[in-house]
Amino acid sequence: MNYVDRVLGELKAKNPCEPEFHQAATEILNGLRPVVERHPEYEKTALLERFVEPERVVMFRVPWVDDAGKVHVNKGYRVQFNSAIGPYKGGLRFHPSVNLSIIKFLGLEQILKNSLTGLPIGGGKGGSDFDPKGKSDMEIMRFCQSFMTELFRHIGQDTDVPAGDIGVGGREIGFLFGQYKRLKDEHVGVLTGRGLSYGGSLARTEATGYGLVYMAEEALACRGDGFKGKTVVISGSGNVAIYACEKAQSLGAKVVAMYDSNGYVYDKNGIDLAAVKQIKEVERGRIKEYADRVKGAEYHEGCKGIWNIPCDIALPCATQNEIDEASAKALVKNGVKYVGEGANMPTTLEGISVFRKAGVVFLPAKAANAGGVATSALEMAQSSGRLFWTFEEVDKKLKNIMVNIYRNMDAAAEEYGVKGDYVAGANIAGFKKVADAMMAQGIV
Ligand code: NDP
Ligand code: 2IT
Repeated sequence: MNYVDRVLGELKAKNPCEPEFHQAATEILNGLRPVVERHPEYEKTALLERFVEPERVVMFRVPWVDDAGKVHVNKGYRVQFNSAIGPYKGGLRFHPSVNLSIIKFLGLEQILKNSLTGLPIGGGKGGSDFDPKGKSDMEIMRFCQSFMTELFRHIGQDTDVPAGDIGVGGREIGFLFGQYKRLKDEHVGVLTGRGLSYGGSLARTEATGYGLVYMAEEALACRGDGFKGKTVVISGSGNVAIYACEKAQSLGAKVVAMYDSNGYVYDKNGIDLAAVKQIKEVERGRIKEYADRVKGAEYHEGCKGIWNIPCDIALPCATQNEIDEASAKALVKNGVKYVGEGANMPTTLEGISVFRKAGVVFLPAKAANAGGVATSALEMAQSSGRLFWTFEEVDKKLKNIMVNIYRNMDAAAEEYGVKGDYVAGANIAGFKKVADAMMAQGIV
């Protein structure tokens, strides 16, 4: 049996009941086949076996008290996956679906994503099955304080630097940072996505969505095309979706639909982003309210229907496996030309295969959404230097990084005989640096 198949088989046997982890590993290792064939030393040093096994997994209890005095217990996780090229780096997700499989898939993806940024950051991910929806600010604060009361002993500015992800934004990072500082008596860059008044970076809030559109803009430009006049569908209405919409609109695209986990809005006139921001960022409400406020907009219960809306460009920006085979087929049938993944692993393996066969330009998550973590690394650099860059400086660096990632994955795909296959190209380009660093550091 060849090396990749053996490692995948062992991974599934050793980690049963972790379907998302299996899915991410399958996508990555399949993409790495041509690299592994050229490097027999990888098998001799069990490089892939080491690569798919986290360096450390921390799981802990998070007890907290709600406003009515009732005690709750949630699960807390931090997977410190790979530190070959830098301190562990990756977000924290608070969502009721969170389990070890989801955190491990996110952590594995993060290793290669972080490598692609070209900046010195390793891969990690964490979170909790806590559901922030409907909780008061004080409940969120008590939960974050309890979470950090365990996590603080495992992280540090040169060890592991968490940030946000689903359910963790500026408010949560503030509470987490406050508790870390109180426990360690250190005002350091141990978390990114911090507020601007206590060490955060300008443009971090916008970075993932803007970065996604910068990469798509480059992919379009390389084909003599642009965003102007294009119809775009964006799933989600959180941090990534909102800023992807903002940048796409600023380039002249018409964004016609967005969603949250209850349903989607279709606005044939183009989404009124100020209304979305008001509902989502200010009021923490539901996207349904958009249709009550904006004339001509329709609300539809359920999420799947969004992919039946004809568009030129689809930007899934909510969660894993939102585009399955049937949704991919519907998009292709309606003429989609570009898909850029703002979320992590939003397309199933079957969905990717539909896009590949149809010749859709497919920008995979670990490349397309790397702008967030790249700007987190820029925040770390500013913290270490005890200085701040302007919005324009950070934004310019972000754009450069996204264009470079696009070029590197494009070149890697071509070099390894899979031209235009950016799933393979991103995996290969990200893996090479991690593999070199792991080989240089011995069997660790
Ligand atoms: P937010 O919490 O700000 O927003 C998440 C959005 O996705 C909300 O609209 C939410 O709807 C929706 N959503 C979440 N879970 C589901 C679900 N199971 N079904 C349908 N809709 C769902 O998160 P972000 O915008 O930060 O993250 C979105 C995606 O982008 C995630 O995959 C994340 O891993 C990825 N990402 C985020 C980065 C960042 O910097 N924040 C960087 C790189 C990737 P509702 O409010 O109803 O839950
Ligand atoms: O998936 C991701 O890259 C993130 N949630 C951002 C991680 C970070 O450390 O900024």
